[in-house]
Amino acid sequence: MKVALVGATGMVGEVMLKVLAERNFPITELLLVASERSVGKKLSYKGVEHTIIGLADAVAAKADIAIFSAGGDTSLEWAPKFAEVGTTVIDNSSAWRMDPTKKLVVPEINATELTSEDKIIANPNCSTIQLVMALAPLHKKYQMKRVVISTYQSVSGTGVKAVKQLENEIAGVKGEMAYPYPISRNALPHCDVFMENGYTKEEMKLAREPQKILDDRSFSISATAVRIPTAGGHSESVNVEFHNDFALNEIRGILNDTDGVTVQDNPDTNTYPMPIYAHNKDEVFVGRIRRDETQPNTVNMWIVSDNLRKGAATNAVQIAEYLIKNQLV
Ligand code: A2P
Ligand code: 11C
Repeated sequence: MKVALVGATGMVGEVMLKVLAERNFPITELLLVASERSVGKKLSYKGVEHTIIGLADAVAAKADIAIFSAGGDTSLEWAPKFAEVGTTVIDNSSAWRMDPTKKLVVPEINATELTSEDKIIANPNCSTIQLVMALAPLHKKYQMKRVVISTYQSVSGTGVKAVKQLENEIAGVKGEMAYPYPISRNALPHCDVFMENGYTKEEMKLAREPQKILDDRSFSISATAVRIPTAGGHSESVNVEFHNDFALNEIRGILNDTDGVTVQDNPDTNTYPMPIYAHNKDEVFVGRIRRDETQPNTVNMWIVSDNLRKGAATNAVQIAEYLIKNQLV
């Protein structure tokens, strides 16, 4: 496969390169693409140096697959140009996710919807991916009615500038601010921009993307997204009301049997998911599974995953692997 990685110099781009190499992705030619600022610089993949090229040259190279992680504006402008020359784009930005003509894919859940006609495929938001990975098998069995979620999101979700802000604050050094307030020793109920309805864009992604991925609008999701001073890994407190009753052990069993999900749940040994243990892993970890004693058919859970891996790079690479395996590119 001739593969273009757009946004290769970014935070997700760096993890993308790691994931492609680890999974021994079948690459015959790799095009590393970034903004004009980076053209000519070098990055190495599997020990071989590659020179960064610009977007126009990458379109002209007619890659089989282009994985984009260069922000929504770049995707909106350039993904159609790649698609026009026959390249299949897997886009990690929010640009195409809610476009009814584009598929929004978590491979374990809905990759079977993909066809060779899909030239721009959207990768969901990181906090959505880990949420639906745990919810999908439970929804299938018990039918969700309503989900209430609060997130605890790491600064790596915002990007390099935010990681630097946290590092500077810990070191006591003055520097550029990614957030309107200090993030060290703080919690900001503010991820992405505010919308007219008073919710943030991140909260609305959490409310809408799962319905599209599960192809079901019969349940509702209410979200509060909070940025906390962790370096990597997003955590989520999730309350799910089902139409049908469940046994807690059955829920644990279903989650344990789900590909890509690992249950870490034993209060006797202080076993529960945490961002430091999810770091660099591809699984979604679920713990603190307990009945909500205030209303019927309702469970509480704690879900943690590495937002740059399953939340971004790994999911995108899994989509590409599915396309190849099923001869859709
Ligand atoms: P560059 O490093 O040249 O700015 P992050 O989200 O970590 O900030 O990374 C964003 C990625 O998207 C980087 O690789 C960045 O390249 C790339 N990028 C940003 N704007 C553009 C653009 N207009 N055209 C191509 N790549 C872009
Ligand atoms: C965050 N979820 O942690 C965001 C990062 O829509 O792809 C990814 C933004 C997106 O702030």
